[in-house]
Amino acid sequence: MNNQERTFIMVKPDGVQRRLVGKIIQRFEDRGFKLVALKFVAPDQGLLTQHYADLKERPFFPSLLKYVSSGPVAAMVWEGKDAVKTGRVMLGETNPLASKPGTIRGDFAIDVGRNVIHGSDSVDSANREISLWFQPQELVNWNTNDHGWVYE
Ligand code: IDP
Ligand code: MG
Repeated sequence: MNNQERTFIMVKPDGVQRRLVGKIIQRFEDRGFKLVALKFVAPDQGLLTQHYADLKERPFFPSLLKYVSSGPVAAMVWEGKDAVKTGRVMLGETNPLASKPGTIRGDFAIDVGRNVIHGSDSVDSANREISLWFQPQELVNWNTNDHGWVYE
């Protein structure tokens, strides 16, 4: 298993507006994942069209783009063992009503069109999404010894 697997996680505009960013970061930190990138972005239609390219033909695509471009999002990269699959388990199901309590969508959402958070669904899509949203120099390398951090 890859201890340095990375996944792209994004708190969508409804999650930002509802002040859920801190709680969501806390869940990933508590679980043991490392935050390697974090930024606030107001995504435009072009970026979102690339991000959701596989959903372009779906009937809800226009409303999805309108929803996710309706305000700032918190874009993050989390690293750790099985980060992609475990991240998806922590999110819950796409439809919040099908999500178990204890998951992010199961605890904070009821509407598929306002489901608070995105998480990569495979290692390949994680790599694609990370390079779409972040420059390489925006990703921290936790594994070098030259940070000069006081607490190792
Ligand atoms: P995921 O976010 O759980 O990976 P996807 O199937 O990749 O789910 O869909 C991306 C996003 O599109 C969902 O998170 C949700 O916001 C939205 N979406 C998916 N299915 C529907 C639908 O049937 N109606 C409205 N929005 C949907
Ligand atoms: Mg998806």
